[in-house]
Amino acid sequence: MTRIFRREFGKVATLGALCLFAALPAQSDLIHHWTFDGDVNDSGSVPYTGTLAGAGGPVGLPTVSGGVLTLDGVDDYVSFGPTAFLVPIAPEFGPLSFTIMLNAEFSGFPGSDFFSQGGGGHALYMGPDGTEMRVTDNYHFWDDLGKTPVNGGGCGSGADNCTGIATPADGAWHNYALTVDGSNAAFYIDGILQATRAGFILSDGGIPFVLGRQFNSSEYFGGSLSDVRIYDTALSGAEITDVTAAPEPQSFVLLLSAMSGVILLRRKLRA
Ligand SMILES: [Ca+2]
Repeated sequence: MTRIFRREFGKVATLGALCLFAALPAQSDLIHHWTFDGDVNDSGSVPYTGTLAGAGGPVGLPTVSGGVLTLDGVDDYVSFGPTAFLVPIAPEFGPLSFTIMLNAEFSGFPGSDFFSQGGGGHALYMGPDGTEMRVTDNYHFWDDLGKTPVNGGGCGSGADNCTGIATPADGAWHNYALTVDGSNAAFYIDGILQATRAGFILSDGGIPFVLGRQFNSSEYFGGSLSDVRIYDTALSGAEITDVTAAPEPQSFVLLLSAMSGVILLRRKLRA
């Protein structure tokens, strides 16, 4: 009985690891990936290292440590230079396909942005704005899934803070992901589809990508970001779920170590 258990456990562990790899999107599609392991280096397939900015405010520059970028909400952001159009939006108002996803932690309901690219009416950005999440200026996600805008005070149809997507208010880490496939967009929190939108178009407006604020040097994000990813393809809902569920690298090393131990044990017992 014990031998059968050992054999079957080994099979399940191996199968689990294979499934983990099979379900994740292709690594080559991950064009930018900031893991914040003590720096703002980019481990994606098209690396683009950032520069910390915002020496003022209560705590000086942003801090980067242990996989977390922490921003003061006053003047902190990460610059990638004047020509860094890192989300593949091209040509202007043309077709596009990408995914941008990240983990964020913040308190309260700040009007702020995790990142932005572009300016004016067709800019791309994402962040909390009061009790509702925003994604871009002009494309209002609540339409397509029957969301009802809940922000009060002049929040009419078409206002950009009227998405009907509730801002997580528990101060905990959550994953936020936007996928755009042609002109169809979908927005997820923690791998759960929040809303979709057809006829989604963007323009970079000549204003580059930044982390931690909006395009017009306002709406600075106060909180923490981790595991920021940009894919040059629209991930499926299942892929979003798998990426958010995948273990962190450290955990994965532990899993592999444990599996190696199981395999060695099996060999030893067979010997
Ligand atoms: Ca600062």
